[in-house]
Amino acid sequence: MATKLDGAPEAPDGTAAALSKAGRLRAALQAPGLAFVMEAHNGLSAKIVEEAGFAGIWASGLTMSSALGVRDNNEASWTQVLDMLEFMADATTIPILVDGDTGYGNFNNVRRLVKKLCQRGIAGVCIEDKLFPKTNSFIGQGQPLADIDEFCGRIKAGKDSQTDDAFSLVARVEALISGWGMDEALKRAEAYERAGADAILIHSKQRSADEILGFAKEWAGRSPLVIVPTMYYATPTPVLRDAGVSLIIWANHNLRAAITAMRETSRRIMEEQSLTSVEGAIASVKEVFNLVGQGELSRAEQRYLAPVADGPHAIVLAASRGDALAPLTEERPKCMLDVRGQPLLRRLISTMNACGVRDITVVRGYRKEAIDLPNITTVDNDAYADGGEAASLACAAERLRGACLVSYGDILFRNYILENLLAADGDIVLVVDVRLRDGGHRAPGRAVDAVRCSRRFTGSYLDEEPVTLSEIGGGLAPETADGEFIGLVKLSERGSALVRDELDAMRADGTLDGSDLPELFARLTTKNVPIAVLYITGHWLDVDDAFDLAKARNLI
Ligand code: SPV
Ligand code: MG
Repeated sequence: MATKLDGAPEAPDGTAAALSKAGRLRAALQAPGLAFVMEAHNGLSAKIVEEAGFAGIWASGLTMSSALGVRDNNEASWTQVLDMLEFMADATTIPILVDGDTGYGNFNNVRRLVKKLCQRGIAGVCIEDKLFPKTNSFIGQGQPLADIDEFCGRIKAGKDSQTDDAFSLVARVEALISGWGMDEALKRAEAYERAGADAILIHSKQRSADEILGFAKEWAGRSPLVIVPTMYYATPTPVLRDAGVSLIIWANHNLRAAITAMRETSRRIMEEQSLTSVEGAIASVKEVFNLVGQGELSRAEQRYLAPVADGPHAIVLAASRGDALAPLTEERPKCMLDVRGQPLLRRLISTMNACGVRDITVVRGYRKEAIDLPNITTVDNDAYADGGEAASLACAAERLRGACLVSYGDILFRNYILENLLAADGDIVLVVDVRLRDGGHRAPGRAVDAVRCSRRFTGSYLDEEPVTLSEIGGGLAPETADGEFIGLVKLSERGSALVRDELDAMRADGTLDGSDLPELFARLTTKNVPIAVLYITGHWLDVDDAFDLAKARNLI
């Protein structure tokens, strides 16, 4: 209906009042001049018809059946067609004229069909004067026609059942197709018009438009005339316009185009066992998303969905070689040493994944190419030999945003420790093992990140009094400490910002390269930034030397 329905819909009297879909189809049928409806057979093709600029859709019986893989012989039930129409109507804003075949039975079936079509927002239906079950008009040599009076009963029943006044019923005359001749065609058209049909569809399977033009001449505009020039496609459209045709149905060309395109694509992929030659020749996945309105859903999500807090992500510091483990670390950093069939780092990442932490950034340095694990982001600290953990963390400063875990790359711990940490309150929360206090789990003389806290572990996990960090590292004697920082810390959005600022300050005062994580937290403590402590009692290990590695291999 491009000519008559383009732009703002107009009422038949020419006013710019907005019309319903049914109103627009009716206006197109009744207005002088020629309009067009284009075939669609599902929601997607209906959208494509609207996108092309057509102001109306022909929901073709042939192509809807074919799209379902069945014949145009009423093999698809009328309710299956109705479901398809609902998708098409929901997907578009332009009127749909439905091919209602014979009306699926007698007057009673037409009544129910028309009611249901009105409920689904369909603008009009075309019913043909044949018998249920029908066969496509281009098959065979003329099919039995309905009795004229019986078909007029179907038309009247349909018109009496419409719940939308503007709904259109088009009566399709098959007399020419079935070889009954022009007089019979005109007799039927007159009877159908008197019975209340809003328009007459005169169908022909001739290669020339002669009989259609002959009919149009005799009909002389008694009511709107609709045609389907599938067979006489070579007739120039102006000829049909001049004949007084109101509506042309381009009846099946989207389905036929799709068949050609799908065959060619399947053939090529089958033959070439590759997608390279078809990509670029077919619609992109993005176009598919656009066609079905994915953007609208994203906007609706923003409006209606409660914002979901992003889960924490993690930064794993894995730049150091692990000198004490030479020569095992000749080829790879210690985080990639095998612990019972898997690199240490892979085990650490699995624990994080199991606790819902999936976005993991690993800071690499020594033998960085050996850190080739899947599903991680990497950041490189190429000056790893000159700096400590603070410098490595600073390399990942861009990732120090929002809720964030920071972990040494050479530790392993039970899942529950991370689960408890994720649930703990505080902008900066350090995990501290209290066993150091009782003699510790380490050989004497080994370096530990000793800490002193606001109070000691009471031995009860039911104790919910908060504990904060008072002192860390800096030569704190293990005997006087309350525990040992295990190398795992959680930061809130604010905590991340505080750490970022402190790293900047360390860079500015020249202490960044020489500092480890305890020094970073010691600086924050002296500035009275509260740092919370989560006490644990074992169930973790770190790998500093061959003794630790053997222990890890035994424990896993
Ligand atoms: C259809 O598109 O299903 C039609 C038109 O009814 S035709 O195939 O020409 O009969
Ligand atoms: Mg049909």
